Amino acid sequence: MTAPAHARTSADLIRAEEPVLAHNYHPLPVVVARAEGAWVEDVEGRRYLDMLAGYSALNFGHRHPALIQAAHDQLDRLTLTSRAFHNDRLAEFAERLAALTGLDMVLPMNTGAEAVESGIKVARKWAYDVKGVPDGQATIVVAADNFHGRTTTIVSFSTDESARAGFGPFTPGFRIVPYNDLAALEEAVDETTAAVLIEPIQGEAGVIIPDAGYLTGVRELTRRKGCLFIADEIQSGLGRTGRTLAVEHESVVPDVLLLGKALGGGIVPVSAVVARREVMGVLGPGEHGSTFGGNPLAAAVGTAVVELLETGEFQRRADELGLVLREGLEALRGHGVTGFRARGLWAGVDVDPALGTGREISERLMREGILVKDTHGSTIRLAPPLTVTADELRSALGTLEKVLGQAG
Ligand code: IF1
Repeated sequence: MTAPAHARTSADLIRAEEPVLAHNYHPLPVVVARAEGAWVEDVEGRRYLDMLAGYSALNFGHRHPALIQAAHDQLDRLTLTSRAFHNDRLAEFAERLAALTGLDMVLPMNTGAEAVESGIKVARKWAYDVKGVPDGQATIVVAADNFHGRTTTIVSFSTDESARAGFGPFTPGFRIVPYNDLAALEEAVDETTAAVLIEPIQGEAGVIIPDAGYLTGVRELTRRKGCLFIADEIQSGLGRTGRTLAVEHESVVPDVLLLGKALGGGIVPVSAVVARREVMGVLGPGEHGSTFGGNPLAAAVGTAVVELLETGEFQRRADELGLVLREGLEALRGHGVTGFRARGLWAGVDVDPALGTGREISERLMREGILVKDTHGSTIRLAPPLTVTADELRSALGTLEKVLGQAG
């Protein structure tokens, strides 16, 4: 007999999932029951500092008061109409998001993968209608070690076998070049190319930051060769790297911007394609859509998120606290940390494999009250909410030092 929900322990709940939940994840053995700011609490009341922040979907912390208020207010008015009708929240969301990003038009969707798929469709249609690529021959150039989501088309151009195996047949029309390699890009882009699609910083690959000038080079190359530059800022955007968008570190404006994760404030799925008018203008009525895309609840929360970013406060915090993060990691170099890449409040930390795998280090940190997620091998990703304090950050780095000192 299953214990009543309120009496179930973490162990009960982990056990209960096994026969009824798809095994597509291997979560850390922690069961979160409540959260606020940068802290989460498990079923037994143990507290953890959340250094993953929902893979950057919780940039504003758990249950940010302004975002929760916006959601509550909208829940009491209107939640969904479909886009068969207008709703009174969508215009303001699109206006303020376009202004925040410096582009013209918004296509509201729900998940990041939907934004990526929509960006691919818009780029292909632009190639046929505007660039004059023969129908069905458009190519899109992507980077090796990319992560853009989990749909069959998106994994068609993944170089991660574990994301592709068993899911074929795959979608054609993609070319893969090494990341951070302008010469390879020059060679791959030709008259059939609709777009170059890249992450300004590769997240899942381990927070891979390209050489200074790479994004500028991509922008110049795509403009010169007459194709679109699509920047996937679903993880790198919305304050994470110390700017509204990671491309701002090189003052680059893409033709198409993909946003998601934190755009929904950690409350509802909200994603968007934001693009120049000439590009988004290729879509006509009935040519693309989504049941929930642009719903009033998502638009209300999305507008509250944009309002937080309009102040610049979170971008400044990520920039300033990024210094604390980098200094702390620098001090650990040679003491269990073999290398790291960091920008703003986002770091990929390579741990000496002799001290354990990323998973083992993550489990040790969990037992010390810090939640992180390993990416590949012995690399762990640090991405706290941008509301984290300097003291909390220093404490987390101290715990990492302690765990690395004990390991091995
Ligand atoms: C999982 C990774 C991170 C993304 C970029 C699009 C998407 C993502 C740059 C798709 C999503 C998520 C997916 C989630 C874990 C997480 C992840 F480990 F999978 F790769 F963050 F690095 N572009 N990333 O990072 O957005 O459809 O998920 O809303 O699949 O386990 P989504």
